Amino acid sequence: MAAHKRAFGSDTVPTCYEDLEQADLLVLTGSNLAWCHPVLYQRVLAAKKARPQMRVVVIDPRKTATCDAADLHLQVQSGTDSVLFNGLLVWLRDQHRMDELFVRHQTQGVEETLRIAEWYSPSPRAVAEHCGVDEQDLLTYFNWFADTEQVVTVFSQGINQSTSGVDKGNAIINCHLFTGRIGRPGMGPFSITGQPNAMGGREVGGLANQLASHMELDDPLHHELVSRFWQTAKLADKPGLKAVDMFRAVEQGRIKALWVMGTNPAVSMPDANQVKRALARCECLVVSDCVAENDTLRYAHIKLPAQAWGEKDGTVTNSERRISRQRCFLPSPGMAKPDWWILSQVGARLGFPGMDYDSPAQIFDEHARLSGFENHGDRDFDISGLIGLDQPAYDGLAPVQWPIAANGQSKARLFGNGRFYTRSQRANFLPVTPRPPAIHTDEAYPLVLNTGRVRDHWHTMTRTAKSPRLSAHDTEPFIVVNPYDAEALSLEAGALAAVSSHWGEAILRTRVCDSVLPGDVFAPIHWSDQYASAARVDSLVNDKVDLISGQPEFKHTPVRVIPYRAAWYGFMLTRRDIKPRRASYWSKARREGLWHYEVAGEQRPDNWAARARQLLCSDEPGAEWRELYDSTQSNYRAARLVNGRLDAVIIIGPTPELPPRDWLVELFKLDKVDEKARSRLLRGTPPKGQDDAGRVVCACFSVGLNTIVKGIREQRLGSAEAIGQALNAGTNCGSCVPELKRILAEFAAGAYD
Ligand SMILES: Nc1nc2c(c(=O)[nH]1)N[C@H]1C(S)=C(S)[C@@H](COP(=O)(O)OP(=O)(O)OC[C@H]3O[C@@H](n4cnc5c(=O)[nH]c(N)nc54)[C@H](O)[C@@H]3O)O[C@H]1N2
Ligand SMILES: Nc1nc2c(c(=O)[nH]1)N[C@H]1C(S)=C(S)[C@@H](COP(=O)(O)OP(=O)(O)OC[C@H]3O[C@@H](n4cnc5c(=O)[nH]c(N)nc54)[C@H](O)[C@@H]3O)O[C@H]1N2
Ligand SMILES: [Mo]
Repeated sequence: MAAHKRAFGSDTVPTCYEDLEQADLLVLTGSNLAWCHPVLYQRVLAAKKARPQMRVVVIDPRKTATCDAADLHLQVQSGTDSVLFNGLLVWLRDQHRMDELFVRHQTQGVEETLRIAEWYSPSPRAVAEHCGVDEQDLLTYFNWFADTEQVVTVFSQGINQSTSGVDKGNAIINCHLFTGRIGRPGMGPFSITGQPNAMGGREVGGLANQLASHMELDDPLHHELVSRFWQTAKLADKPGLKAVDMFRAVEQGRIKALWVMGTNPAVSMPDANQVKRALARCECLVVSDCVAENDTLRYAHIKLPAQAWGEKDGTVTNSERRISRQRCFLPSPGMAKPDWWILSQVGARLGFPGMDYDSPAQIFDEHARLSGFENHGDRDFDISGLIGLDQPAYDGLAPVQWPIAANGQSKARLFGNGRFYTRSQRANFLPVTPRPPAIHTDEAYPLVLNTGRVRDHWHTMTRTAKSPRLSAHDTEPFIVVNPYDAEALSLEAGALAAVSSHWGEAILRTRVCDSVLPGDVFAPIHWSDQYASAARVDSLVNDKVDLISGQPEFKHTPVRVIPYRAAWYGFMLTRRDIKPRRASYWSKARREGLWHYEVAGEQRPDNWAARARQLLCSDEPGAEWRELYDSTQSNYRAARLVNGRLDAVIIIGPTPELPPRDWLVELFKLDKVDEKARSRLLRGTPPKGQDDAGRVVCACFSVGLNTIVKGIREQRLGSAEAIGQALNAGTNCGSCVPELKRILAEFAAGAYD
């Protein structure tokens, strides 16, 4: 114990090498770092400022907020990355950039890999054509890569979520092996994980084909070793089903009982309607979650309340293999229990010995012992230096990077000695035969649907949708369409669009923007049936997967997009959580003190005034209505006030062009709406002399678009920094800085004249 304390006391945390900051060339491919890893992105920006020689290249079919930091953006055609990286490999060979010594002594398979790569990517011109990028831009990237020793290539879901995701990862790694740029400061291929504890999940064997401690189920040595450690003859000897296959088996009745824990597959799995069918058919569905309702819990026979982050205790591992203690700082609500406790209780009652753990520290100790069990340096995951921590030592554990050998020595960098965790200890070049995405566009489904994340929501929104601040940036599910396609398909900005694929349908608000290429559309993944009538984007997504990883092709599904024409459109702001059942389209967002609904319907009610009262009203003394309507029932506007305080606003019109919402949302904060404001209520715009802050841009300080534009105009704020100084916007998390710069550019181009 004393030895451990010496090595890891908080003042002697091992040096962190910070490769991302030390890189002279940072390549971000299939990663929207600015929005998905904002803390890291801010570190990159700071490094770039401190070291102007540092270059950033973004490879993405979309122009994202991350491109704001890019010296070069390669806006590739969706799914072409293997051709691109094969092309880089061939070009590096042609420019004699191979690290001879490293490749000869520390790797194997280079000849075959080059041969295949050359077949598909013979020249920069052929690659540029295939990927749809300018040849000069491509050569710029190739030259920078060749001439820069310290290169980190970061890849994320734009690479992985593909039927050839494993190939794409290998194509990237091949380029780093070829130049020997791995295992040294400021360089390496880097698959950045998404979930805060994605690495930890792997360490404990959380995949269908893994054993704990990074051991392989189909490796007889590993199987024997884990069996012996756990003293069992019953260790599974076949991999389980991966997620997509598993839900197929559930639908077919081959799996009858399912336990879903900490995931919301009715929203997040591809072909999500199939997943719903499976959940509905499942004979015994157990769901452990920390919220009372989500789309998956709807089907549960047994609900187990789980403690959430902040309520429980344990460890998590981040992308740089750093294990950190996660400490409980909130009381446990209701009957909620930690997931580990629920699991161990069920395990013990099923009669498995050794599962009746008392504490996370006890589980961690077993985890550490397995990692060190007969590990003579041949298995990468080794935390035997953390065996035997007593409760105080576990509680006081400072963040530490694995591996941590028995002598307490931690290793911040792997592969520095040129040895790899393969039988030969050499790194394998793997030949990559590029394959296009599984499903091609055709006449019926001519556009490619790309999906991903927005800045302020997390996955299926079970937690972020509760926050008015986080809900203010994107208040509605949407689809981004290139201006060229919008014109050809009569899709108007701000109108609704019906999106369909071979798998399902959705109705989404149209945004017209050249951030996507012609032929591509983009929709965020977050909205569930809890927050919109038809915006589960995964109901559209195809069910094809990578044969090795099982990863779905989330970023490429052929779709059709047509205008969705309703008889009426509207929005409602109300303090009550209501069910707009008669609307054929609705979405809802939490705002401060109210719910914000966007609605549209195919059938016009006979009497809007009566309908509004049904929806928004409970009989209350002191309630007062202000209304405006026409006899055709095409236009209806009403505000309900209770004792002078705004209670609800409903605005209905025959087209999607409706008054702004933001000033009205602000009025809900007032205890009394004065007569001046009242007279403007039904217009949605403030009386003269008062400001409408506009759509929220900076969520941290709630700074609206109109406030920013006014600042630019009147205070002559000429840069994102100046806006920050004057209005605070962008000075906390920094995630809105790319948007501030865009607003500045739009202002300069006369967009706000
Ligand atoms: N705000 C927020 N942050 C998050 C999350 C969240 O829900 N919200 N989730 C977390 C999780 S679990 C994850 S996994 C990460 C994901 O983080 P990222 O992978 O960075 O995010 P995505 O938006 O899924 O996709 C990344 C980019 O891949 C691009 N892309 C699509 N197709 C291709 C292609 O063929 N080639 C290339 N080169 N690029 C392509 C998309 O246009 C997109 O901009 O984010 C984490 N961070
Ligand atoms: N089209 C498309 N689909 C995608 C993606 C994409 O890019 N495009 N990305 C994919 C990726 S990378 C990811 S990671 C997934 C994410 O998909 P999911 O994992 O399904 O999404 P979450 O909303 O994070 O679901 C987590 C659930 O666990 C609950 N929860 C939170 N904390 C706890 C806890 O401590 N214990 C328990 N028991 N429950 C808890 C939450 O309330 C929520 O219901 O989506 C995938 N789906
Ligand atoms: Mo993820």
